[in-house]
Amino acid sequence: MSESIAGEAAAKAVGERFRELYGAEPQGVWAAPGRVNLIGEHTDYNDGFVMPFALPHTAVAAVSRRDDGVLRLHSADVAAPVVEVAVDSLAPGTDKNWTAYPAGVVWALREAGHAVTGADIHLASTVPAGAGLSSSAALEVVVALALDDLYALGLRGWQLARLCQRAENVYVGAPVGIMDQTASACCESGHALFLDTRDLSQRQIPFDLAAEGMRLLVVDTRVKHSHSEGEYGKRRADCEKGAALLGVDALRDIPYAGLDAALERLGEEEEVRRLVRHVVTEDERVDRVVALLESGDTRAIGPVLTAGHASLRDDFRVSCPELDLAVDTAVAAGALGARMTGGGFGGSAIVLAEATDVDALTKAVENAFATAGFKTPRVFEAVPSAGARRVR
Ligand code: GAF
Repeated sequence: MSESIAGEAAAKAVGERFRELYGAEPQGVWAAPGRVNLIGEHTDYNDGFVMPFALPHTAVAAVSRRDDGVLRLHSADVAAPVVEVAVDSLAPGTDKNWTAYPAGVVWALREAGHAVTGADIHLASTVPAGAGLSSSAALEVVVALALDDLYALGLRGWQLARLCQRAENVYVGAPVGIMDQTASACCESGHALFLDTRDLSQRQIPFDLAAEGMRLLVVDTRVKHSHSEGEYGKRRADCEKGAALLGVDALRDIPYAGLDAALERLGEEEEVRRLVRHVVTEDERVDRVVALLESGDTRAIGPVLTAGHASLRDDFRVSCPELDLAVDTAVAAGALGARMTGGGFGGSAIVLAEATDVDALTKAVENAFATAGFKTPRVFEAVPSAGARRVR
């Protein structure tokens, strides 16, 4: 599976298309993955903890540098001709198309003082768009890594992630946290990434479900979501309000043991209280999942994942009927645990299952969606895969 969606064939195809478009060999080909998040949702913009792993699905970019100030962009996934812009004309908020992601990275690099003087770029991605699986971060990170190599910038994965987040926050205008870009840049095959989003310190946690007879399924509900829409930003602003009311820099600073006292102090602020409760309990769930995985008790993470979903549904209120149905059906049909993953309001759920239950669970979810009159979900297995890398 991973060969067809991230391997040599994809690298060859983007290289050939690059030659057709730009009349020369690309100087290289790079790949950056999408992700699922195992646990730690809506904690990253609260300086908290997350635990994503990389999907085998990647954005792949064939790229050459240019020294004449011209940036040319093309995507195999968009029916549009090559877009050409001058790098010194790049300005936040001016581009409402897909090109804002790669152009935003060039803008962020230049704004940080890196003398990026242009590039020819052809992109192709197998990360499902709008499915909560970080297709945008994959696009950003693959371009950042390519330019880092071609301009010999020597930036580390977490530094590229910060630049990509800035591109998305300022240039694209989506107020996302740092998880997705760091996952795409820093994940390792066979591992989940335990990340402290305050200082970006990280630990690779071995996560080989197949070896233990389990699988992790992704259920893409095919309900599209978008972070530029207001609800994500509203949750973020209300979390910041909660931190201010409680006199801390970020909600991460409220210890789990101090949650009841914090909720009491918030008094009548019901909406903020619910958000605070989610963030503080979610950070604690990340801790618990790390401890369980490190002690070899992998099956025991299931109920923690399911509890995370309830918190996102009831307290943070970012789920939707399709995600709830996927989770409830999977758990009722014998999954070890299930939850929505990513920002929510649509997108995907993950299901932790015994390998022997995969077919039955997939059928149960598909049947439940058909009965509810929802679109047929896309269900596939997610194997922890490599982070961003040069492939040619
Ligand atoms: C989206 C954002 F991009 C991330 O930064 C994170 O906040 C996530 O939603 C929720 O955990 O994927």
